[in-house]
Amino acid sequence: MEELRQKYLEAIAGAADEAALEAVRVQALGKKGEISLKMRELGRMSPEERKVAGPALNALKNEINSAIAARRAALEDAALEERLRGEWLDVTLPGRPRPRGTVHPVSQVTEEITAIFADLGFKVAEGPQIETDWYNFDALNIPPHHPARQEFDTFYMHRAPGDDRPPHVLRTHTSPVQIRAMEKEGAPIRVIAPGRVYRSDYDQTHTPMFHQVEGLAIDRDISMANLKWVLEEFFAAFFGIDGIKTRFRASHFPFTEPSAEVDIQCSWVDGQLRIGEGEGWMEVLGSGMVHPKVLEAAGVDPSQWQGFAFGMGIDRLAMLKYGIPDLRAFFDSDLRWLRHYGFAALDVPTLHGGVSG
Ligand code: 2NM
Repeated sequence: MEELRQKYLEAIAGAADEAALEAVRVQALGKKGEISLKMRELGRMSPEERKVAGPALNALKNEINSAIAARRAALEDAALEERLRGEWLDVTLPGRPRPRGTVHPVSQVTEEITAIFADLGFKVAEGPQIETDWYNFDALNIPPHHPARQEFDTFYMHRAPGDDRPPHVLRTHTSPVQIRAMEKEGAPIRVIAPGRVYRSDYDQTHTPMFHQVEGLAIDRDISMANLKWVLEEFFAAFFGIDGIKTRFRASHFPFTEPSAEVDIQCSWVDGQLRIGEGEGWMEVLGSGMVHPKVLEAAGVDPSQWQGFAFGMGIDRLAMLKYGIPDLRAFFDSDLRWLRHYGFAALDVPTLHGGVSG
């Protein structure tokens, strides 16, 4: 009995890991373990022998179980110590430097515009960039073969050979978004639709993809006077100039009647453009009262409702506000340009933030 005791206590003390310890346990106390077999022999002993051997074997079994439990706990402690030694972190170390992107001027200006119009009660609407020619043209009072269709330099999608339906187009303006918004929500409505638009045109001042924001306000009694106030309010907030003057010139668009092109006051001093002062004028947008046929196409009753719409180029507004000279560089993805003209991610446009740059 003492030999067994010595043998197993040594084996337990020498077990280097959980698996070795379990092997010792099975060898001693498993179904066919040495001590288990001895216990089975108790039945064949005389009562006197059993009286001595039984408690002794039981005590040995308990001692070995306790030794195994103690060794297991010691191994677990050692393993934990080992992990703590290997896995420590110095949380006071400075962070690893990571490349940081910037917010594109078009994104920045889109958010500035959105914040200003949100304050004036306009929601943002979005829609598909690939449009049916009905939404892009017909609904806007530009029927097939209308000469205005040529002026948009439209990109047409392919149709399968033999499919005679009119092809889809890359939207040439965000007006189809306004049509969809009126169809969905009806009148009264106040929305702006910022987004990408496409025209097949490329030179110093035109790129085949550019950005537009269009606005729409429909109610029972909306007039050109409301349009003028909204636009002056917008330009004052956008350029940070109180009392900026606008000039409305009669114009023509198929989707508005009457129509006006709008200029803002500006001057040139030493070859530098100054907005909001002087005797000069710069064209910045097109606008007008939404044509009754357009309201009708969008499911709004023109005998009950009327309102204004306008459209302007976001890219050009960004160039004017932040003094960026070349439109084409906007879409070159040149990291040097993006770092120079881009905005910090946390430079979030707000109405109280004022104008910088
Ligand atoms: C412009 C000029 C004038 C315009 C019209 C509409 C709609 F869908 F409501 F009829 N949205 N935007 C509009 C009017 C756009 O851009 C130069």
